[in-house]
Amino acid sequence: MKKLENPIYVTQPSLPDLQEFIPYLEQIWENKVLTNNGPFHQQLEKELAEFLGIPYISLFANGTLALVTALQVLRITGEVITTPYSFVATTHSLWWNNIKPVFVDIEPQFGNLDPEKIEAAITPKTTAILPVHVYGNPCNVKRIQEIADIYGLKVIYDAAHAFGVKYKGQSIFNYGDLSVLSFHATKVFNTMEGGAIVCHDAATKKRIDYLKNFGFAGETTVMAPGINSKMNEMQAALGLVQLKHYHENIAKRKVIIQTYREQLADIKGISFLPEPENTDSNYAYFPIFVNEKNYGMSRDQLYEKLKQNNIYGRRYFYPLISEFPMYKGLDSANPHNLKTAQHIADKVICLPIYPVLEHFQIQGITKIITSNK
Ligand code: T4K
Repeated sequence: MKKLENPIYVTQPSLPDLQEFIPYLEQIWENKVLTNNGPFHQQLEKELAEFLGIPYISLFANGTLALVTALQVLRITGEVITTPYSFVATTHSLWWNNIKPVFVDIEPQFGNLDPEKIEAAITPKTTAILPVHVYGNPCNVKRIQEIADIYGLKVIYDAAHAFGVKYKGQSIFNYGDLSVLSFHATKVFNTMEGGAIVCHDAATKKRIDYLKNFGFAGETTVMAPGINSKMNEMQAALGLVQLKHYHENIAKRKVIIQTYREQLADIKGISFLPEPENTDSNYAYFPIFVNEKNYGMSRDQLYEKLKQNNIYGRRYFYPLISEFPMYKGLDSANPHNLKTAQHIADKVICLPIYPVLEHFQIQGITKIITSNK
C-alpha cells in the first residue's frame, strides 16, 4: 500500500481546469460588468433553476448572508425553533436578526431536527422553524410542514449541505417556504464563496433581490434596510463551469462512500448513517460514529490518531451550537433537552470525502480505523 505522505483534509474543493475558466474571465475583463446582476449572474440563476428543477433562485455572496436575508424576506421575528446540531451559522443568522433561537433535539437516525419534539417548544412568540438537512439527508419535510400548517409557522430550510439532493423525485429545495444554499469552497458545488435562496413565486424572488441589494427597488426607491450580499461575476462564472462537472463529481463521491461503507462494515463500535430512502443523494459527507466501549478507543483518541497519520477528519458538529457561550444561557440550550444531539456530537468524525480522493488513500484511512490498537 502506498504511504500517505501528504495531508488529507476532510475535503478538497473541486475546481475545473483553469483553461476552462479563462474565457469567462476574459469576457468579464472585456465587458467590465463585475457585479450587480451581471450577465453571468443572470445566466447562473437560469441554469441552476433548470438544473435543480426549481422555480426561482437568487444568488448570494455566501450562505450565511443568504440565511440572514431569508429570515428578513419572511419578516420572521420573536422565536424560531431550530437544531443545535449544525454549523454555527444556522443560529447566528437568528442572532443577527434579533430573533431568539429555541433549540429542539434531533432524531437519532439522521441527526435532523426531531419533528415530534417541535410542538412542545412552540410558544405564542414562535414564528418559524429553521431545520437543517444535515449532511444533505432530507429532514422529515412532510411532518415538519404539517406542524407548521397547524400553528401557522413559516419553514426555512438551511439546505447548505443539500445541493442537488432530490427527495421523492423532486428537488429537496421545493419543500418549505424557503431553502438556503451554500456554495462555499467545501461544498459539493462551489463558487469559492457563495450561496442562494430558493423560493416558490416571483413576488418573493423580487423581495429577496431587493433585500440583497441594499433594499433598492428602483434607482431612487429603497423599500427596506437591505444589505449588500450579492454574488459577483467571477463567482457566477465559476458556478457556470462547475455545473458542467457536477454529475461526474457526484459519481466519484458515490464510489468513495461505497468503498468506506464496505471497508468499515464490520468494525465493532464504528457505525454510520443508513442510506436515506426515496432520496437521490449528493454524497456530501461521510460521518462515522465511534462507540468507545465497543471500539476500545474514544472518538477523540481516534480523531487524534488519524491526525498523527496526516488525516484531518472533522468533528462536524461538535460542540453543539447550544454549547457556545452566546447561546449556552438559553433555557432550550439545557443539555437535558438535547440528549440525542449531545450523544451524536460526542461520537462523530466526518472522514475525508472529495472526488479526487484516491483509492489508496481511502484504504490508508480505513486501515488506521480498523487497526485500533
Ligand atoms: N449552514 C450550514 C449547515 C453550514 O454547514 C454552513 C457552512 C453554513 C450554513 C454557512 O454557509 P457559508 O456562509 O459558509 O456559505 C467549513 C466551511 O467554512 C463552512 O462553509 C461549512 N458550512 C462548514 C461545515 O465547514 P470549517 O471551519 O470547517 O472550514 P475549514 O476552512 O476548516 O475547511 C475544512 C477543510 O477544507 C480544511 O481543513 C481544508 C479544506 N479546504 C478548505 C477551504 C476553505 C481547502 O482545501 N480549501 C479551502 O479553500 O467550516
